[in-house]
Amino acid sequence: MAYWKGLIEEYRPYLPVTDKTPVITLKEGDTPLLFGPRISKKLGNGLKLFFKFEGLNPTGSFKDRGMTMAMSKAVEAGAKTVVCASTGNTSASAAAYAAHAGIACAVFLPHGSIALGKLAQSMIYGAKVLAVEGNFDQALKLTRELADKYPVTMVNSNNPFRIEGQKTAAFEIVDTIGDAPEYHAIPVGNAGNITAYWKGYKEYKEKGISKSLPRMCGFQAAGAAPIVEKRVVENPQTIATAIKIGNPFSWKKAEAARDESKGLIEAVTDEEILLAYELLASLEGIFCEPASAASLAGVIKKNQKGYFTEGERRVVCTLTGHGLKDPDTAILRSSKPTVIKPDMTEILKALKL
Ligand code: AN7
Repeated sequence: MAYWKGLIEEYRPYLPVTDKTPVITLKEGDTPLLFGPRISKKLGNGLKLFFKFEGLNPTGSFKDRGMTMAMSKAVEAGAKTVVCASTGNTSASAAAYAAHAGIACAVFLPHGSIALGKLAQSMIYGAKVLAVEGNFDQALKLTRELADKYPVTMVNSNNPFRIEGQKTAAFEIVDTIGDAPEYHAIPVGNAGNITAYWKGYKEYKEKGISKSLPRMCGFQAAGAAPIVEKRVVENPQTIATAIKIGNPFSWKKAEAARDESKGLIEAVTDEEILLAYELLASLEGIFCEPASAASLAGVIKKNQKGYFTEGERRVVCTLTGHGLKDPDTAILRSSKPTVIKPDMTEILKALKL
């Protein structure tokens, strides 16, 4: 039986690797593209919603796609230590792939702004975890200064190999549905992923594998929406901590993806994000982290305004990370368990049977 070899082997001709590149892989990629029948019906308007569930990657987020490339190229170049700043998922992925490669890893996290599961991951994979008393943007700046002056390799999305790995998610979508969808919705934080998807879609079209390109629809959290507001946000705020970023690294490239694809980048509120997050879990059985639900939140909002009008309307939403990353938010937004005595009458009463 053919089995998935990890995205570098599966998409080797499209990636900057050679026979000499040591492939560091945890068999990332090959994530499911799930049709959402109940949410599609709820939205009406003939929309067909698909969810690219990136939470099923080895460390539970899309970051593994970029990290297999960044780590393989770092090891090829002889790196002994990798570093990154992170809102939690990049650090979890870097720590895991560094462990798998047998090299050292240090991660810089905004103190107090990291979802519990992500913090646990960086710790158990054995990275040196530095909790910076500041926000992500400050941590990123420090990481860049460090990497400029000292012999460490930075694996944030300024590392071009990250984008190369992440573009394979667009390949998988086309390989699954036979062409690009009409629309692609995606959360935007540091803006690497929207950049990567757009690159992937364009490359497949240039090679003649797909016939069309999607409109790229990026969504930022309203309290952390620098691209929408066209200004650096000094003190970003949102419950979606993964995208709590005020000065995205790939700002210009995200704008280019938006403009070339005739798409949009807009903001969604925390309340809209949480509503979409709950709908995905309760209507489709898909548990993603809050930031991931920004894609669906944006689609719901734009649909209400009549945005999806032309021809067939397949919308792919990238769900960037797994819900278990952030158990605190899930518990906060759910009704509490009903505590009962070990007694059948209490069970019947609780279930109204
Ligand atoms: C779940 O881990 O920036 O626009 O340091 O974890 O490519 O930054 C995470 C970003 C969306 C935004 N969804 O992607 C980090 C980090 C989840 C994320 C994004 C992130 P980009």
